Amino acid sequence: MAKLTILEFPDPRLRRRATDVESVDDTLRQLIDDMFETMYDAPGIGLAATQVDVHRRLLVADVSSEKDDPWALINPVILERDGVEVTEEGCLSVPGFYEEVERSGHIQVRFLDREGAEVEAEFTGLLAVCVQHEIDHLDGKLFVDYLSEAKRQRIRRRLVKDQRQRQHDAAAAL
Ligand code: GNR
Ligand code: NI
Repeated sequence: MAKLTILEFPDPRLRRRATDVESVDDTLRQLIDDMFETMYDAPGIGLAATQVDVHRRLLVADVSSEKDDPWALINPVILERDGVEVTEEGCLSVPGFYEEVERSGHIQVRFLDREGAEVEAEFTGLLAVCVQHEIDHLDGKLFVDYLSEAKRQRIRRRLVKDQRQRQHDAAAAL
């Protein structure tokens, strides 16, 4: 098992559009396990491969409080959506910022599971919101894209400043 490094906004690699997973094999299952470890450790309720600089259509999620409801979705496609859910969202790639975002409250999704079997499932509430947030990552989209340019600019400046400070601290510690 290995904890992976999470890219942070405004890293341009978060803007890449992920391509389909071609084969569900042991290498992919190892990546899924590492993504779960990284997500639980963060802690977060979801993680897209894009966030760990792997540009393949793969996401993990677990919105349960007991951390006992892990979902791994490979090549997910939203077939149907319905209703509206407004959630205060955060993102491991946008640390420290939380803003309300409007998404669908119910989604029907087709994907491959970790054995490569085709699955159709209906997600509601926070899990539906989380899966939409993760699929956005696979398309190079972030929750800050739903905010005003002014808010996004403020978040970008703050994070760039924090990232420079960390770089500086790390160099000084050598
Ligand atoms: O941990 C996370 N919490 C969260 C809360 C509301 C809506 C979406 C999320 S996903 C986020 C983890 C993350 O950044 N996934 O990409
Ligand atoms: Ni995110």
